[in-house]
Amino acid sequence: MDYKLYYWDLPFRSIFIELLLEEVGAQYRKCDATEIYPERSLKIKNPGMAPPYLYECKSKTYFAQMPAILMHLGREYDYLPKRAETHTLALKTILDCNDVLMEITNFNGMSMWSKPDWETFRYGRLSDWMKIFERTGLEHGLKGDKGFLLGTTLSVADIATTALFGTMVYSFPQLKEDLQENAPHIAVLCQRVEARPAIKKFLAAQRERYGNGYCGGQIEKSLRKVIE
Ligand SMILES: N[C@@H](CCC(=O)N[C@@H](CS)C(=O)NCC(=O)O)C(=O)O
Repeated sequence: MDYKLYYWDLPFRSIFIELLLEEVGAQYRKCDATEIYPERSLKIKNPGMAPPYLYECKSKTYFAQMPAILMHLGREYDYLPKRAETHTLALKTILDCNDVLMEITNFNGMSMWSKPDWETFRYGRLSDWMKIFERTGLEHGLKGDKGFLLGTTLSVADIATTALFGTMVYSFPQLKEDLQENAPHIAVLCQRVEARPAIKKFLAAQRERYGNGYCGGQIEKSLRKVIE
């Protein structure tokens, strides 16, 4: 086994890491977050505040922070763009994804969604985020149903973009039209990445298991209430 991935029983942030591990064919086991969090969060090598945690068996090392874990695996399996600009944009894209996760959950459920606030976010910031990904792709590699977000080869940026928007529209099909309208090339990119053999097999099993579960908790209930 190459890795252990510690997270909750939901796709939300771990799917970013799982899609890459599946894509590269790594051997890994998903473990319950409570095996580390919160008792051992500060005691493990390379302490981290919150899950997801990745344990790398060969180096007996832990990593927290989803973006850092994706960059580490991207370097390990050569899924990082080579040019300085697109290498930086790969990290920027993953950090953008994390910002969208924070914003769509109203900062990890700090407050629940009201219908007017949600509508303002949905047709304001969320559609702007979708346009940012779309424009980035059109500037660097996406053409019709060819190319990738940051060039001619698949990178961590495509995995992260698909983990974000592919999961979002699967969990909330009502948002499919938003993605189609604001980011049609990103919508196609997500379908292409989700159709890759290893990822397709993984998603079929995960969606069988979690249904359209997303981030869980009160905030998911609140999201469903304002979206449905
Ligand atoms: N920025 C961190 C966020 C980690 C995070 O918020 N994890 C959530 C689950 S998605 C959690 O369990 N938080 C518990 C806590 O913050 O104490 C990352 O990208 O990994």
